[in-house]
Amino acid sequence: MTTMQSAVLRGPDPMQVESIDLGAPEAGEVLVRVVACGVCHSDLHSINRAKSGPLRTPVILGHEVGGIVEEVGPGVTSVKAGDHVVVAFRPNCGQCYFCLRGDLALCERPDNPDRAATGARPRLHSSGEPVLQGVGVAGYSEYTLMPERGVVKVRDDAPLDVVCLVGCGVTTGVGAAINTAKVHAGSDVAVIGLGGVGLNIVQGARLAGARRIIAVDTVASKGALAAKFGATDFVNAAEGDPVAAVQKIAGGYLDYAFEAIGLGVTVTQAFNMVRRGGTAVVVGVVGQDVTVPGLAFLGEKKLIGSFFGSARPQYDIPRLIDLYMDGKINLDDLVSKRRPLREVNEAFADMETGEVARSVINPRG
Ligand code: COD
Ligand code: ZN
Repeated sequence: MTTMQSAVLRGPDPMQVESIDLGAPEAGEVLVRVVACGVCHSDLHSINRAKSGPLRTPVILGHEVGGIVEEVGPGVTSVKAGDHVVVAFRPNCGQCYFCLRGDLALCERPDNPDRAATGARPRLHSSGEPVLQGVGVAGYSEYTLMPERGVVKVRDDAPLDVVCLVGCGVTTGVGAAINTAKVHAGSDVAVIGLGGVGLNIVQGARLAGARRIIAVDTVASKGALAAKFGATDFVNAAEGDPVAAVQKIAGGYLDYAFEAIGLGVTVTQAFNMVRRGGTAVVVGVVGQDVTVPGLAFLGEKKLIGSFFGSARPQYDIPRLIDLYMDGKINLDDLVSKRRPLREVNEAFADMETGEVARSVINPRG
C-alpha cells in the first residue's frame, strides 16, 4: 500500500489536495510515478459536470501523464521498473471488432476506463472510501495505477514534463490532421480554436505539407502563438464572420476545416469553409445538435468526427516523441505554465481565459 498526495474533486467545490491510499500493482497492472500531468479541456468538462450534478465523485482527474514505472504486477512484460512512460488514457482491448480492424481509438471494451464506474474493483481510497480514476487515469497525483496497455514506453532522453502532452492533446491534434483527415500535401486548411488541441492540428497540417493553414480564434494573442506551429494566417473570429474572412484569405474555399472547440456554431462554420469534395473534421466534444446546409452533400462535402486523433497509442506516441526530439514538431511552446499540485484549480482558471495553450502540473512541486 502506498499513500500519496492527490487533487480530489468531491462535487461542485474546487479540488483539494488529500492523502490517498493506493494498492500495490496486481496482475497486468503498472504503478507509475507521475512526473508531470497536462491540463486538458476535457477535465474542465468533468469539473463542469460535477458542478451541475452528473459526474460521479470523489474522483481524481488528469489524464495527460508522463512518468516513470515504479513497480509492475505479475505478467507485465512490455515495461519494467525505471522505464519512462506516457500514459494512454483509454487502454484498448486489442480484441474487439474495432481493434481487430485497426481502429484502436474506437475500442468498444477499453480496459478500466473509469475503474469503479465500470464495476472494476476501485484501487484508490480515501480513509476507506473508494475514489475514482477520472478518464481511467488520476494524473493529478503522485502515482497512478494503469493496466499494461495503458502505458507506452518512451525514450529516456525525452523530457517527461513536455512529452506528457503527447498522452492526449498532441496525439489528438496531430492525429486528427494526419490519421483521421489524412491532409494531403498542398492543401488549404483552417483550424477553428487554438487551444492545446487546435495548435497541434495546425502543426499536423504543416507536417502533412499543407499550403495555407489559417488559424481561427477569438483571442487575438493566439495568432502569434499559432504562427509558431506553422499557421500561415490568423483570423480573429471576434471581429466578424470567420467564414467570409477565411475565404477572403484563401481566395475561395478550403480543402479541410477542423473544429477544436466543441460548439455547434463552429462546426457549422467549419463545414461552410470547405469546398465541394472538402472535409470538415470535428475534434471538439460537441454536446448539442449541429446544423449544416443539406444541399452541400450533393457537392460531396464530408463532415467527420475524430477521437484521440484516430491513434494507435503504442505506435503513434513514440513516433510523435521522435518527431519532437528531431525538431519536426514543436511541443515547447505548448507549455505556457508549470504549476505545483496545490495550484491545479488556478490552472483551470487560466484555461477558461483562453490565454494559455497548456499548463503542466508537477505533483511533487
Ligand atoms: N471561435 C473561435 N475560437 C474560439 C471560440 C469561437 N467561437 N470559442 C472559444 N475559442 C477558442 C478559445 O479562445 C481557445 O483558444 C480554444 O478555442 C479552446 O481551447 P482550450 O485550451 O480551452 O481547449 P483544448 O485545446 O484543450 O481543446 C479541447 C477540446 C475543446 C477540443 C475538447 O473538446 C477535446 O478535448 N476534444 C477532443 C476529443 C478527444 O479526442 N479527446 C480525447 C480525450 S481528451
Ligand atoms: Zn484530454
